Amino acid sequence: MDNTEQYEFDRQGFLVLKDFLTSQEVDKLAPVVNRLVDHGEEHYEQEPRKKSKWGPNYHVNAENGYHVSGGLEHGETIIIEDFFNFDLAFDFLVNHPKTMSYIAGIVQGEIGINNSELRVRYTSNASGTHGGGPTNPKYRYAVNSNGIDAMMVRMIYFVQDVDADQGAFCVVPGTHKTKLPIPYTCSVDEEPGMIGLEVKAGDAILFTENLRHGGLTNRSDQVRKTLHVGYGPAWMMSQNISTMDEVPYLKPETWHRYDQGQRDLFQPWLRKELEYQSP
Ligand SMILES: O=C(O)CCC(=O)C(=O)O
Repeated sequence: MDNTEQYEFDRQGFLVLKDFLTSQEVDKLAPVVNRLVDHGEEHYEQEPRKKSKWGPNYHVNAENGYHVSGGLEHGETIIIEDFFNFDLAFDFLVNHPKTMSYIAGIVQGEIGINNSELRVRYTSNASGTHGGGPTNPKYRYAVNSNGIDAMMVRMIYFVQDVDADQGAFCVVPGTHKTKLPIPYTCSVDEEPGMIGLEVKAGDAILFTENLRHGGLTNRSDQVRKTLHVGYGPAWMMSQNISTMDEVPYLKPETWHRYDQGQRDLFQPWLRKELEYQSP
């Protein structure tokens, strides 16, 4: 992350990173994303289930190591959390050098992965607006004498083009800095200052969770599929909705196939637990 990117991230609260993934990386991710979507669509209503402390009810797919909730109808979405466990094709996203060079520029101290989700957004679905202004201290954004000190940031990876009508991820630039409560209660598409970020396959978007953001209504026939990975200080517990503030969910077999650099990105309690479990 260079000085200009750091300045722009601080000024706006996000960066659109063009051609962030190589075409080989996109080609590796796209089929496994589709396979996981198919699997999640087949299983999302099944037992066993877990109710998140934030409300939604998830199917726990222990065999493939993911949680899924939502619906497949017009206007709905399914969110598949803990996708790292599903297939080793996702392994290269853990301790991905290019990603880590950006995260190290905005999160101070030891870094951890606290969130991983595949979002699947069907026609007419919108992601409600959240963030901006005074926020949960867990998601605060600050700058100190060492530079940017963000508590929770996310990288979104795109394996398909997404234009404004295809459910673009959207932001109100600069709102991570406001000290005032957000006065708007309108839909994400109508909120003053909201802009849709159009991207191509291989692009990525990095943002602070303190920024006001959401997803514009998907007015197309394309199902929007995006991979989201959350980072923060290593001590932070899971920020996946299914396992909110619990030890993150990583299967022993996933852990055991990682190298040391990858293992070091997971919560210290989880690391201790998994060291003693056989794959
Ligand atoms: O991509 C979207 O539609 C919304 C994503 C979002 O809210 C998030 O990643 O925090």
